[in-house]
Amino acid sequence: MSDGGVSWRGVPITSMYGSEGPWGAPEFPLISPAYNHTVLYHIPTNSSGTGDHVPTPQRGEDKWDHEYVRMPCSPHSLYPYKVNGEDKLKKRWEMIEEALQDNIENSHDLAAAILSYNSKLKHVMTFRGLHEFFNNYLDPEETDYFFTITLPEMVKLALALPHIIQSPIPLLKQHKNRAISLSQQQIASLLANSFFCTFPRRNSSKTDCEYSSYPRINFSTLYETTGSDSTFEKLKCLCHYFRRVCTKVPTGVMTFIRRSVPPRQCPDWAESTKLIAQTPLHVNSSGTIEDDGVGLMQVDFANKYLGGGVLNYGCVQEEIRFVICPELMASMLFTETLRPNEALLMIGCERYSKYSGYGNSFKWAGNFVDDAPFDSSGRRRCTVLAIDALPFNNKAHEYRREHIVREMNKAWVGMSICTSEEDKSPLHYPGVATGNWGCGAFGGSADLKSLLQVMAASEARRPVAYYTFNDLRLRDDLIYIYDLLSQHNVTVGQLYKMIMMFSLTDVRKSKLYPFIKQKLLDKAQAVAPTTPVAMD
Ligand code: AR6
Repeated sequence: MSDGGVSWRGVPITSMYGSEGPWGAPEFPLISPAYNHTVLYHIPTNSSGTGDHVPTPQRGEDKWDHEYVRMPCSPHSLYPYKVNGEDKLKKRWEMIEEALQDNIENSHDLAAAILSYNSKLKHVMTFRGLHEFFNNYLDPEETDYFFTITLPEMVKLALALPHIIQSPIPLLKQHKNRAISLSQQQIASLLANSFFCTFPRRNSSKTDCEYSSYPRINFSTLYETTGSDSTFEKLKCLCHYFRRVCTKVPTGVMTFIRRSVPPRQCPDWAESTKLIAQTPLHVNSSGTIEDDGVGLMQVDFANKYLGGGVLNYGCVQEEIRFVICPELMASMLFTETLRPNEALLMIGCERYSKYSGYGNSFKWAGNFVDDAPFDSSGRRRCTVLAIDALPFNNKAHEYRREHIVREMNKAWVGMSICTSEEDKSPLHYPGVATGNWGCGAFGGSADLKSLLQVMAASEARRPVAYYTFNDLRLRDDLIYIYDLLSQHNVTVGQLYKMIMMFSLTDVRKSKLYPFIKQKLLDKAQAVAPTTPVAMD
């Protein structure tokens, strides 16, 4: 709490849900297999949706091509080796089984196991970060617990992959609207494989390699990262996740939905007649999206390569979210880089860790017990919306028309996911929980980005809860300008035009909100020159 005991302005948070509390808002569409929705587990006919049982896998045939994830356990995954100078091919999964079933008692054994089926990395990887983490950073008892209790279970989980996932995982490719649903157990097995770096063709960063337009998924880069405590704290979060899922298999499921809207189908912003006032806005200077946006669509300030720097030095909003809710990392396995008019919605992740600090001061702060209920499809009612802003290093650049339109389209594509044209209700619930999207590592300006997001949400007809991350000034300025826009019945189209007018000024020297205020005053005076307008 701050500023007189009330940290928020605008409408109360309850206005984000509709008539009831967070769980009264409508659920996202039920999981149902379709040509564009692959479900990797068997949906029981009498599912209560409470997530009581671990779902059984859906059966299908292994695929080894450009449309599907190349699985480490695929019989097609072969690895070259030499016998008496002769080149031969061996099934890679057998090599993995052999290496992981050997005793792994410390970080050196682990590194040797990983290299045994990734021999090309022998001259590239030192595992400095991994050794430093287990031998110097973590408490010796924790390290001991990890290697004697957790790791053997992780090996079982990783090696059970061919039983846990029995049908191919499609890639969520660019320009396609496609969804994947899988169980938390399936995700755990995939992530255990990431930990052991078993995914084929995923270790190279060369631009011409098959997966160059996909994020990293093997943890190898994390094992090289040294000199940064926050990286080690991220590893703590991940080890904690594995400890949790190895102790008790989670029973829920998750859905990943990629949305791609051709630019011509995005709104014509200048013509939008949606009223800003129709979008309920809650602005809070305290709290975070993940702690306080309970039940809302929580924005991930993403990189177009999902997860951003989670597997190396990155430790800001997206990376932190991905390590406290590691199931989000499954997206990195199958989601091609997001295009300007694309977004990814991830429904059903569980949070496993508490944390403190941010960036360099980030710390794992213990176990988190997630009490979000399950929806009718067995997903936790936690929804994360990944949208990647553009990086800027100068304000003039940020105010270029095409960049503003790109950011509005991006936010709108995400926020209007799972809404239908036919639904004429004035607002869609749940609302969106967001904040200074694109304004940290990506250098954008919060006064502009907050308005662009409110405009996109207005067009998508979703209420907005905006967390300013301790910025009291932004909270008060944003609600002030929002109230002004509302009093003047300003539409999204009119506001867009005002922002475009502002972009013609010297944006480095002038300020957006006073400019908008002046325009509104001028307009009011032009309409009723004798009536003074009360403002401030
Ligand atoms: N809740 C609310 N607001 C937050 C939170 C939170 N949990 N965390 C941070 N903020 P940033 P970007 C505020 O830099 O600029 C990653 O590497 C805080 O004011 O994470 O879009 C991605 O992978 C912070 O300064 O997002 C991308 O590569 C601001 O949000 C890149 O960073 C922006 O957070 C995206 O950078």
